[in-house]
Amino acid sequence: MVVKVYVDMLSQPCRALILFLKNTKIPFEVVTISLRNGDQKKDEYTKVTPLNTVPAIQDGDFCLGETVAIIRYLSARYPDRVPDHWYPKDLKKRSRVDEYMAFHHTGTRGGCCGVFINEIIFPLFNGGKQVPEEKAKKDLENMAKQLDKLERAFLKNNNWLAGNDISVADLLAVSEMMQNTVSGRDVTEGRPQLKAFVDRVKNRLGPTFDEVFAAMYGWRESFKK
Ligand SMILES: N[C@@H](CCC(=O)N[C@@H](CS)C(=O)NCC(=O)O)C(=O)O
Repeated sequence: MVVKVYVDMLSQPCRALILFLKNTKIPFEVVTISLRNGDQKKDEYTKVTPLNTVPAIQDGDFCLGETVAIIRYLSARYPDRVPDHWYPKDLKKRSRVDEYMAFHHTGTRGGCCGVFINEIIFPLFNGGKQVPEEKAKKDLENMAKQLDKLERAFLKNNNWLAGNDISVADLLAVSEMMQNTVSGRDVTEGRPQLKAFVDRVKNRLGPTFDEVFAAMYGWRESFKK
C-alpha cells in the first residue's frame, strides 16, 4: 500500500519529510496542499488532520499529522525499508535523535521561523509592511540564541547533529535554516562550523537535495526581481 503524503514544498517540515522518504524504500505518493490557496483549511483536509497543518499522511484509513510523529510512525511501520541511520533502532542512538527533535520546534525552528515570518510572511500578508524594529531585533536575538544552543549542545565537534551518521535530525534542521535564504539571510553567517554542516548535509543527499528545494529556490528567485 502506498502512503499518501500531504505537503506544500515551500514548507520546511514538509521538505524534511520528503527528503527522508526519498532516502528510504517506503512507497509514497505526494498530494499537494497549497498553503497559499488555503487548502489546509478545507473540509476535505480537516478530515486528514484537524490540525490543519502540513505535512500529514494517510496510510489506509489511518491519518496522522505532525512531522516527528510521522517520522516515528513510518520508521516503525517500515522497519526494513528505512536505513537505520535515519532513525536508529538502538535505544540510546534513537534517543539522541529524539532529543534533537524535541529541541527542534522551539529551538532551531522557533528561532529561524520567527525571523522568516518577520522578513517574508508578515510583509506578504500586510501589503509590504515591516514588523516593528523592536520585534525584529528580539527575534533575531532569539534565533542567535537558539543557533548557539544548536552548535553547543548538538553539533559540537561532530559531523552530524545526533550520532555518527546523518539522521532525520539533520534533515529537520537544514530545511529550517535554508528557509531563511528566501529573504537573502544566511543564518550560518559567522558560524563556519554550522555552514560546513549545511554543506555536508547537502553533499550527502546528492541530487535529492536540490530536487526537494527546487520550489523554495524558485520562491527565493522571485524576491530577487
Ligand atoms: N509541528 C508541526 C508544524 C507544522 C506547521 O506549522 N506547518 C505549517 C507550514 S511550515 C503549516 O501547515 N501552516 C499552515 C497553517 O498554520 O495554516 C510539524 O512539524 O508538522
